[in-house]
Amino acid sequence: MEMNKPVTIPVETVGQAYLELLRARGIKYFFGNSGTDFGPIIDGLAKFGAEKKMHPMPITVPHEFVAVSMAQGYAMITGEPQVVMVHVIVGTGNASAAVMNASRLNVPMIFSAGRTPLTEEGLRGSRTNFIHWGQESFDQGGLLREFTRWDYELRNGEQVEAVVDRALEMALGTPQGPVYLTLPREVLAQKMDSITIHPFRKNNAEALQPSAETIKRTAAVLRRAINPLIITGRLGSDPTAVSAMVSFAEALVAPVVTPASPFVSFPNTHDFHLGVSSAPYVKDADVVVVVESDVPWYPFQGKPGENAKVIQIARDPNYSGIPIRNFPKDISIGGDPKLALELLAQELKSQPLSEKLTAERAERIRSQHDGYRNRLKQKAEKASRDKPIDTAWLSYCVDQVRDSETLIVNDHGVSQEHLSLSEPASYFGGSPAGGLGWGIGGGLGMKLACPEKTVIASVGDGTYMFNNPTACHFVSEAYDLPMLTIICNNSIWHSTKAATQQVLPDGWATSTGNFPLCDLTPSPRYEMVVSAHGGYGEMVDDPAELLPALRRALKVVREEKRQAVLNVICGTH
Ligand SMILES: Cc1ncc(C[n+]2csc(CCOP(=O)(O)OP(=O)(O)O)c2C)c(N)n1
Repeated sequence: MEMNKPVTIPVETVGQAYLELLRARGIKYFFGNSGTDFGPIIDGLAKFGAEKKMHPMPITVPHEFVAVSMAQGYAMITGEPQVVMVHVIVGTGNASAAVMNASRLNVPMIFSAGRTPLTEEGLRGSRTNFIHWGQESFDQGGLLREFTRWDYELRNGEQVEAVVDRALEMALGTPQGPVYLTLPREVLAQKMDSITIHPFRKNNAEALQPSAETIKRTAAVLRRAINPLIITGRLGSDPTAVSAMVSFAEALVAPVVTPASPFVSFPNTHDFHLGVSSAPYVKDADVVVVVESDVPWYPFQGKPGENAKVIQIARDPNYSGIPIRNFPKDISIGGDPKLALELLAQELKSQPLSEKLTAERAERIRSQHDGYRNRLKQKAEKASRDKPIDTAWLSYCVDQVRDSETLIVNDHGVSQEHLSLSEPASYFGGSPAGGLGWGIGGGLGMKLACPEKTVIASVGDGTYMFNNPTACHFVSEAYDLPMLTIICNNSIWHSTKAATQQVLPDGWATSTGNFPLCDLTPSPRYEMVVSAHGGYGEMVDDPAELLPALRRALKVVREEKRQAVLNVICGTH
């Protein structure tokens, strides 16, 4: 709702005033998982319903982890701050891993919870249930303080506008992330006659760019590089930054690797893309440019030499939320990475590098790229008859069936490398916090943000269960959000087993072949769960059936507008 002068709106409760403010600030959805703390909110949303006020539209999400993940998915597509509300301390507990995901991925949201009634009697909304004593905590905000940018309790109706606007300002500040707002029941239930809402005047800070001197000094280092390497991770959270990265890499004539990248930060179809690991290249690089990458290389695998120069470019180049992170920074550039890359590319182009040097370098990178992509293709094709199905073949097949209108969400599922990701904002992976189980909820949020797109979430079998699948399938059916979920089912928490083998290669588990706490057999008929929600499920164990099964499932999603699940029986990779 655009407004250019204050508007006074009649209300009856603080809860209604709160909802009016969210509406005025353009909040479209209210992802909720309610409890006894929600009365005035439920009542206020019912009033909105009666008055035909469409936003914020309530979305009932029957697990808090899914509610936050949906909000995350929606925000990953739109960049708009989302609002989630859960039930006091216990709802906060259920949501907490998803809030950690959102925090480490810098997703803007007002994560809110009721607060148990403060008073034991006497006020509207005072305590009426035994849980109202047990659900009080000394410091509710402290539950998630490390993973929220700001937390506050709404204490009275007069402050609703100030509190909501401050919450939005902090969620959208640098770095972006969730804030935590707690809403005591008596406060929400308090009588209020009207709220005066002022135009929103908390605009985001203007994008910062490095000084001309910094650009010149950095470009001088880059020009001297014989063997430069670019490492990027989360740059593509701003899809408009990807073309700046392409110009920069081309101007520098440098290969790009994208380790643990949850976004398309550089097209992997580009001649200069050399994969998702820095290990093969980082030791020999003389200049390394790290752009929005929490973990540019694993020190145990290899790191840049003592004399190599490391340039780090990121909104928060100190990655201040991470307690220990000691990757060197000979030059550190904060502000908007897109602007820094654009300026560096311009500066490099203004005095072109030696043509002979760069032509040879470009040739070498191209042939490495071709070799790398061919190896991937051969690996997938070689595995095309393997039973159980190989994840490389599965990923390759998913790549065949997707089109430019398809979004891929990866929650520990397909192999990112086997997809050809040329378009920004076409692929979304997990948060550096590593909380598994966000993918289907995230996909639902994306589908809500862009109903015209096809959404495919791929998950491991363990991860499917972390997703709270019943809650996800419920939301998909209830809100007409059909999407395809592909389960890469290897009947084990393979990553946990592999990590045990890595840490203790000669240990008991490895030598006896017994890995307690990893086995997921008997593997259920996961594809049957979705049919309880009106969806289409199919198990695929024949590699030759994979492409037809994917096409069948996508047809159901696109034409019948029903959700689908493919339970693909995979081997360990
Ligand atoms: C919420 C959460 N719980 C536990 C883990 C630890 N964890 C990391 S990978 C993994 C196994 C996932 O199993 P699955 O989805 O079957 O994939 P696989 O490792 O077999 O490929 C687990 C349990 C986690 N990352 N997040």
